[in-house]
Amino acid sequence: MRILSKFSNYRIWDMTKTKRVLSGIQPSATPTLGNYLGALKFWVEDQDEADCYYLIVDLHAITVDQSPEVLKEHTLNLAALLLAIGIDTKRSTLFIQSQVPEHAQLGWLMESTVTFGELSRMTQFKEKGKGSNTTRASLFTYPALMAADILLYQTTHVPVGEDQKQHLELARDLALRFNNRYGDTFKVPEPEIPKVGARIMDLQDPLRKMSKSSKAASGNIYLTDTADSVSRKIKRAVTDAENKVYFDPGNPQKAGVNNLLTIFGALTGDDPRDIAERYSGYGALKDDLANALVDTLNPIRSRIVELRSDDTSLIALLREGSAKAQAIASKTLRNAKEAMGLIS
Ligand code: ATP
Ligand code: LTN
Repeated sequence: MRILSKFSNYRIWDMTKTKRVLSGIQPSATPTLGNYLGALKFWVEDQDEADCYYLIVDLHAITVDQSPEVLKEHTLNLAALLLAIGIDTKRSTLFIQSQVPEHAQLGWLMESTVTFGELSRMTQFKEKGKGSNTTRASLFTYPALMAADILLYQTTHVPVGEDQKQHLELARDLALRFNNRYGDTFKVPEPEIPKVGARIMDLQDPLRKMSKSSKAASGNIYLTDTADSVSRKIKRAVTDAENKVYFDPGNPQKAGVNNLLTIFGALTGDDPRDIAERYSGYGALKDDLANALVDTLNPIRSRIVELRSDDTSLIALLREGSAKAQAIASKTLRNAKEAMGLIS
């Protein structure tokens, strides 16, 4: 894993790269292993071959209640974490969504492109909103803002976990609809969803997605967990009484073991089936998996502490990223407004 030297400056975009990657993560809590294996690991890898835009989507986070102080803290911790896992601002643009007002502005144009029926079909809204009258309106229109995030940068590829597939399909539909109605304005983005690791499950309830804002911390591995905590959580991870290691995706009886094998496979690049063949019981599988996780996570924790020791530089780096992003976003927004007949 490539670790960034402290607070390097941004470099001008490499014009030879035709692949443009964009993705976002909410500063809603400390990121989990699910976030890493489903998306963040690919954010780092994509930097080798693409022009990358990575944003901390604070406007998306406030679609549910956030304490202002905690939100600030989570935003800075998340920025430090992204740098610590290897996001390199010499090769990528790392920024805060709310610092680039074009996101909210194109978000409104996207709300004027998407239909009520389309937003009503989004499964994440149905799960998170739970039909309550106190659900925020922005949670409903959330996918329109996500489409704006993507389309502002003429993105070609979006690395995300499986839970975002439906939102991404909607972003593609909106780009096509807008282009057909108002003339060619946006690139139509492709999803990049990993074959292994697209949906990491909760260690205590392996039928539920591991989620950073879940209250049940014992089912989550946070990227900042200590070695002891990682080992304890893996040891206590729910399995089954069979004590036979094999990979059987889709079988709810084996959901716990499938999840451990998936985590191991996504982490090492090995096929979960091949990993299963190396073990005759759950104990050794868990021990080796815990060691592999600790090796990956240990350097990240200490790097975050180092980066958070100088918030002034960290904030300056994010502002620099936001300015660079805005230079691109403002052009797309102007084109979209003009295409719609809004005088700019
Ligand atoms: P929250 O619990 O606050 O909704 P989250 O854990 O679902 O957060 P997001 O910030 O919504 O995380 O997502 C960041 C990225 O991580 C997205 O690309 C998402 O698809 C991916 N991701 C989230 N959870 C998982 C998971 N369990 N397995 C694989 N990928 C995941
Ligand atoms: N909706 C996503 C976060 C997100 C995103 C984006 C991902 C906001 N804007 C643009 C990819 C591209 C989520 O909840 N994980």
